[in-house]
Amino acid sequence: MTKIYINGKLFDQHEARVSVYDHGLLYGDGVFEGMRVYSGKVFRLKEHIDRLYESARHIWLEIPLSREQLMEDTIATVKANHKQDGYIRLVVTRGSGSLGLDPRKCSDPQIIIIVDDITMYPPELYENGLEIVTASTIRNHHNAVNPRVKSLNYLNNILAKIEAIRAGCLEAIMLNHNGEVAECTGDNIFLVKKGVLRTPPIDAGILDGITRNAVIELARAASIPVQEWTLTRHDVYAADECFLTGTAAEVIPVVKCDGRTIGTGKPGAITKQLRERFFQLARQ
Ligand code: PXG
Repeated sequence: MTKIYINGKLFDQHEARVSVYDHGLLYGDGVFEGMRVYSGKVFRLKEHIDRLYESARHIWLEIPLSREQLMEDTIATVKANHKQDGYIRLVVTRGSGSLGLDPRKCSDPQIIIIVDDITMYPPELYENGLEIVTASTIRNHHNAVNPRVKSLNYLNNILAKIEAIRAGCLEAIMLNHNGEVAECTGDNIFLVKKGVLRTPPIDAGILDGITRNAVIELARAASIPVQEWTLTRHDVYAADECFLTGTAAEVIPVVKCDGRTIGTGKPGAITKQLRERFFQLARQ
């Protein structure tokens, strides 16, 4: 039975409850993190916790625990669930209040930790590569809900995900308000062109992905040049290789976009190398 952490206590999965008046449910008012456990260890826990507190700061949400305590509680919840490899969803809601947007009516933020499994894509796609499309739904403008905030309101991404599914794909590229490539609905995007690794900069309006940062570090350590560069759809179509990164997706090759074959139509050598190095890093 999965044990769910809520505000310092563990509950059986079927006993774990939040109020229907919680503004996390009513308005998507809250923040979250998705992390992975590899070989019993939480990958980049501190980075995830730091990003959670930054997201919370941005939305004026005070998390009633120190970062150190939340890290300890996260590790304890993984242990209570005897998970060696799995997925952690850490959610902080604004808490229950009255109807109406006013967050001052909410006094009990709910800190929830779920430790479970996640499978984003079927295993064969990691071998053969994914086909993606460009969504017509653009990424939120950075002066609306800034994409750097990992908020509980994911409708922007869900609308693009539905477009992908309706097009017979599992993932979609989201452009920013300038028509530049931003990211996918739940992953960051990388291209390889003439041996150079390119990914959109944070100011393209993207989530500052923790897997993205790990892959950039791994590439630099392997002497692969990396550029945070403005990318357009043309760059995707004309790339030698393409892959996506994310906590849930890990490193997954992309071989087709908007019906165009990318490179040879097979996962590329640099993609495969970085995927292997990523797992070495995660499991070390
Ligand atoms: N962009 C977006 C919009 C994301 O939501 C990433 C990039 C990758 O970031 P990280 O830090 O994970 O490398 C994400 C992360 C899920 C799920 O349940 C989604 C994410 C992470 C974990 C689970 O669909 N997205």
